[in-house]
Amino acid sequence: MIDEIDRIAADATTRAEAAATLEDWRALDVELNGKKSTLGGFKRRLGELDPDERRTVGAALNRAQEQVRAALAARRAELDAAARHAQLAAERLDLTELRPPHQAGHLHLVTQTMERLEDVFVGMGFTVAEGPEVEDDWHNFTALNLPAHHPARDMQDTFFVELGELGDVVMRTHTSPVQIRVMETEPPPIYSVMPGRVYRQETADATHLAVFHQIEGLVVDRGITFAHLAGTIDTFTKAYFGEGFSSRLRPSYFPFTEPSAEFDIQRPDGSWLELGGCGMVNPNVLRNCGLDPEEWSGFAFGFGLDRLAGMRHGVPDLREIMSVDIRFLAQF
Ligand code: 2NM
Repeated sequence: MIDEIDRIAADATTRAEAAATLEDWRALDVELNGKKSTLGGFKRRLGELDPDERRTVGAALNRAQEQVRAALAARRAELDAAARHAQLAAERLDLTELRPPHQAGHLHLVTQTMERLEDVFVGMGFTVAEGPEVEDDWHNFTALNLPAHHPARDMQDTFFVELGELGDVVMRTHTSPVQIRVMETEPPPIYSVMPGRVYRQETADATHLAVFHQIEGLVVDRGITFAHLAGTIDTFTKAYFGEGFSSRLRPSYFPFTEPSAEFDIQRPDGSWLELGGCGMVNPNVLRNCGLDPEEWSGFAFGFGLDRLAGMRHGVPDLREIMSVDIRFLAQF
């Protein structure tokens, strides 16, 4: 009887090892482990044997069932692994696949412009600082000496975020709040530029976007004068546009700088282009950031990036710059 049990176990093991599919395996599992299995039948008839025989045959039966279960479990693991491999192979995506070189992707026109500007300023000794696009009233307005009812805070210009009291949280309308954050957290000397995306509640037209990009610069040190500002603007103009370009400053007004100026650049053909604004950091702004205006002085400047990118690449309508049409994007 024990020989027969061993033969049944060996046969079952061979069949388990040969199960070709999960369906075959399931059928075999029912046949070999289920209530109607041959070994199960032997087990039910153990009672007919005398006690000594029952013990040895019972032990042989348990060994046999253990051997069959182990063979089935091993085969199941192999079948599961094979199924997993098949699924992975079927779902495989080659993320390194390259399109033909002339169609390969590249950085967006605005990103290229931003990186070139950063390179020029880093070459002049500036660091690059970034900050959040969702800002609080303090960093976007109040600390910048923008009084409570200043028109720049108007509903017409600012996207408000529905958080806290109405007006507490805004989409930053300029990158200046990053300058506040730097002055609040880093002791001078500060020589940094802050590039980034900004938001204004405006209807887009050829020269305005509701979502656009700026780069601003901030210097705070001992003994900084308007001459340093003018020299920095002119050095930047020549480094970015070329030696044939020059710059000029015209009086202007910003709440966060005093005195303030607009700056223009002159092209080699003699024509002028208005680029951005600048000025000496208002003493109120320094105080708001915990800096003593008797010890520290500084200048700041800022300009829009999208128009610059458009000019460099002959895109007169700024709305086109934000196009997602691959035929537009692939040109740059
Ligand atoms: C501009 C023009 C003029 C400016 C000033 C400051 C700060 F924080 F230092 F007060 N941030 N940005 C500034 C000054 C920005 O952009 C057209």
